[in-house]
Amino acid sequence: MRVITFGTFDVFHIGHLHILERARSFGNSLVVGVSTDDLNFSKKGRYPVYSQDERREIIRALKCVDEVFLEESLELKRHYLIEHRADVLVMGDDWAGKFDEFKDICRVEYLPRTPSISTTATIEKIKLK
Ligand code: C2G
Repeated sequence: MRVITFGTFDVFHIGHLHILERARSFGNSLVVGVSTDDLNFSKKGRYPVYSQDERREIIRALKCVDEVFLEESLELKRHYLIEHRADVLVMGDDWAGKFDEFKDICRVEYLPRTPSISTTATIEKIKLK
């Protein structure tokens, strides 16, 4: 079973690790689409702290990850799912319902986010120190 997930994974934290490990447990191979800097700007109105090449390298080094590619557009999701022969798409439940249209080609699972941690909260915490 091939599992796929997507994200920016900026300022990598324990919530990111937990979703990737849980995603991997749905199959025996995990492919991760790492959002490009420009896609993150269009989604969130700011560029990530770490560049797409740095974020991709961090994700690629994880034991639970088998393959990494750059996600350039949200509109290309169906193409990525087909290209990577995904059997299961896993996302955090902040995306609940948003990818149901792909249930015709793969299983779609939304997992609960790890509470009390986010990239934004971490950046704010560092700023206040
Ligand atoms: N996440 C989590 N717990 C947290 C924070 C994040 O489980 N405390 C999960 C999110 O739900 C997401 C993944 O970690 O599934 C990556 O989160 P982000 O880097 O914020 O990704 P995002 O910018 O939402 O990109 O095509 C979809 C997008 O590219 C997803």
